[in-house]
Amino acid sequence: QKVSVIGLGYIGLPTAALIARGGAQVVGVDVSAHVVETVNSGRVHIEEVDLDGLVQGVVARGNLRASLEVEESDVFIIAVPTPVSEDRAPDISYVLKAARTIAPVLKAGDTVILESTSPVGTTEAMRDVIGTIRPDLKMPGTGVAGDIAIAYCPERVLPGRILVELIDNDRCIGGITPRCARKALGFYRQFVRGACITTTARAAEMVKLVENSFRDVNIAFANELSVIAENMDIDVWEVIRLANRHPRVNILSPGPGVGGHCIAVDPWFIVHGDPENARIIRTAREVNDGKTDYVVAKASDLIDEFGDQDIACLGLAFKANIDDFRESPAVKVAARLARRYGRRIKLVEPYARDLPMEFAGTGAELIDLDTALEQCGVFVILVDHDMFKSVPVDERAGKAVYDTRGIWPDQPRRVAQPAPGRLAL
Ligand code: SAJ
Repeated sequence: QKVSVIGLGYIGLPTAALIARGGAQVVGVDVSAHVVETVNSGRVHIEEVDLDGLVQGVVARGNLRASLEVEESDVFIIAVPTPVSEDRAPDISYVLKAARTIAPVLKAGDTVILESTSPVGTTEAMRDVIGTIRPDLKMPGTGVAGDIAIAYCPERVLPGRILVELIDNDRCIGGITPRCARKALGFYRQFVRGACITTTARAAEMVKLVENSFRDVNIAFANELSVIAENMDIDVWEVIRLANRHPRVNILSPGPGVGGHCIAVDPWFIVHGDPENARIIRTAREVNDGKTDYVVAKASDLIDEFGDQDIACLGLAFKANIDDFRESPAVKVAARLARRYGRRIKLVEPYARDLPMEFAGTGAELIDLDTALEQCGVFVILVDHDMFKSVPVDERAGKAVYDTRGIWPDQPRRVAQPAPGRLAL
């Protein structure tokens, strides 16, 4: 069996490597010469737990190679980006381009599977693109039995656990027709240990969008609550902890906003598909994005209250214990503070080797946690890395803290001293 994976990014490369480990001949196709060269030399261009060793092994054994060109295969997996444009519309141009690229090499009996997060209807659109280029092949779902199978099977893996979750997670496999679904099912069963459940392509497209929207809406609930509680001078973390003792309540954690490449993007695909009815989903997006602005304002108030002390921003990653800084609300908050307070801003991020480009020219610098605890009087906590949680209370006594993640619940509140000559009311 020969498998082509189109797009060697965060999903494509681990998927290609896993299938290759199972013994198939896998060709990874990418538009970037750098990516192709890197993979062919047995190395990786992305950070993911255990991926480097796996790629090195399968490339050395000859089961995986990368190429700029597509070639004949039995199965094609498309894992290319589907970003949102400025006006929040989904951009499926990379998917359609991939469909145009593989169309000339398709033959009867092949299976084409789309894995990219996509608005409902994309798999059918892909089929139509292929059908236009290859009128000699019968397309599935057009009233005749198709010569090829076309299916949608979303990835659901969590960054940092991709290789484990690719195997263990349940998969939802949507065929353009039931026959297409069965064909794709046979393929996934070879390397997935989780349950593989078949449905239609349109339902499977929606399932993926719904999963991430569900999480976004629930995080928005927690973020909204955190603002309301702060206004009422109540500890939101305590409220959530106590409310979650109810057997049917499970509130998620507030933070400085929602980051990553999926949860802050995918809900817009649903909103764009039905703007009139997707009201909670749109509002949740606005609440989560608004939380970032709110944190900048609140942190600025605290900084201004404490005069000219240095400020430590703890964490830049988009979530705890990972080294991914793209689409990170922590970077957004810290960069805005750095533009305002310049070299007084000190960034503490154990997972960063260099400062992200957002900080260029601001004067902000990276320092380690111990130096921050010695030098800085104000702390803005943006990421709940384990390393930050374990700072003992006596080492942070006397610091003014704005804690967006609730990791220092026992921090004594510090009240600013009135400036000389001014009366405290
Ligand atoms: N976050 C909070 N509070 C919480 C949970 C998360 O503020 O209680 C924030 C995080 O700090 C982060 C963002 O949300 O900024 C997203 O983090 P995440 O851990 O919820 O999700 P991702 O983006 O790493 O991965 C998600 C997962 N989707 C779901 O859990 C429904 C993953 O399974 C998907 O495969 C992935 O999106 C994707 O590729 O779509």
